[in-house]
Amino acid sequence: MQQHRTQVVIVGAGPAGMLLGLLLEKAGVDCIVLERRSREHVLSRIRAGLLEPGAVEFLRDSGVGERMDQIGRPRDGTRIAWQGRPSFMINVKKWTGLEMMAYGQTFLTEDLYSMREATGTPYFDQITDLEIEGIDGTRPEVSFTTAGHSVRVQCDFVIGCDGAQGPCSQLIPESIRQVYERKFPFGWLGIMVEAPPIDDFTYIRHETGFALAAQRTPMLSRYYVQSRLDEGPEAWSDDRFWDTFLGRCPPEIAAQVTTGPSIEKSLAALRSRVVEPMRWGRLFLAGDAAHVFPPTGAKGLNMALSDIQLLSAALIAHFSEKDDRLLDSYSADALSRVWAAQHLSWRMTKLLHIFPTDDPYDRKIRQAEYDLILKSEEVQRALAFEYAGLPNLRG
Ligand code: RFL
Ligand code: PHB
Repeated sequence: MQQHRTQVVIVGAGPAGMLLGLLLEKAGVDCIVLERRSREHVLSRIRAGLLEPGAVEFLRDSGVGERMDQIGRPRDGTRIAWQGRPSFMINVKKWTGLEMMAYGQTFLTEDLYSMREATGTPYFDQITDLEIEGIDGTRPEVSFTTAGHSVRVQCDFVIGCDGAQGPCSQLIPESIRQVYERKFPFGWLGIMVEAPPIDDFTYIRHETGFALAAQRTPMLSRYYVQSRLDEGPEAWSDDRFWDTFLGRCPPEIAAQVTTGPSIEKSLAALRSRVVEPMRWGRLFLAGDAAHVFPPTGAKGLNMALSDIQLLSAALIAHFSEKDDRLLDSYSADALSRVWAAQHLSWRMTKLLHIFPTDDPYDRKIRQAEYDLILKSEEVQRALAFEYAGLPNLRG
């Protein structure tokens, strides 16, 4: 059995865990990152694509913005195309003066992995038999198996960046832990296509369901359609996907779309979930480990980065200045941002999708909500601020 001593053990090497590891190393805080899957698996996951202005600035300040600024695509905002109504732009640029950025999570994860190789943050992948003890005391211990041998690490803090399926949130005793959850009765079937995308990220509302035109690079497009949860990607031939997608687009959008064979296809169930508190003893949760958003507001990755912004500052203040004020307020500070983002994601999901239980009244109410957005500059401005996740909403 190998024995180690470090200051922070980070469980999970997705964007949240990798970025935290990098920032702590830079500040001279010792840490170890643990990942259950292989590097190849983590780097092959296709997920988010749209970063908020605050996330873009934080990545630049963290020294991770170089490739994002080269190949990312600054965007004014995101369009909504509504069957039978004029389309509308959630115009972040106009109302806030700031831009969103189209930059795939896959690229960001690659950037973080290559920076880890450069800085040498200790990292173990394909770990098994993870056990975490003593988070309610002063010296937590984390043990695991890697490449056939057992390792035991003593540390000051354990950070759960282990995503929506990870074990860390369950270390909070049941009597303390509150889980708030909403499952939506549909998913998004997504495809990646090597073809030029349409100009704007566009959310599409049609009587047969939601669709989204997204983008990664000038030659890589991502498209989604609202789909049933009981049909996996194998039930979706490319022809069926394109018939469904184009059938939901207004003609002027359909005319812009370059179709092509998919190079990836996956189904994501839509749900909302928040675990409270985000700190228990010497355990802190960040990213999807603490909260999941339906993707309609593009909040998941952005909120994971927002947690890391708070938590990295709090841990650095603890180790370098012996100041625990930010650690003590971390859970409350992060949760106030999280619930604001949950509210936006829940509203956008309800506005733009067709629910199996919808009746004509529901449809009229949704149309009234969209008409209010079209008519009122006050509502447009508020929506742009919420979509951009600006600090004034994150008190
Ligand atoms: P991740 O990326 O899930 O990483 C968690 C890592 O922890 C590992 N792990 C363990 N490691 C060690 N031991 C264990 N026992 C472990 N258990 C788990 C896992 O293998 C994994 O590597 O969480 P993180 O870092 O918090 O990052 C969160 C984001 O990945 C997520 O919020 C976004 O992808 C959500 N999301 C979007 N977010 C946005 O901000 N903008 C978007 O446009 C956007 N689009 C999306 C999305 C998510 C989607 N899916 C697939 C649900 C679109 C989709 C379709
Ligand atoms: C994406 O680019 O995959 C994407 C963009 C916006 C969303 C969700 C996903 O709301």
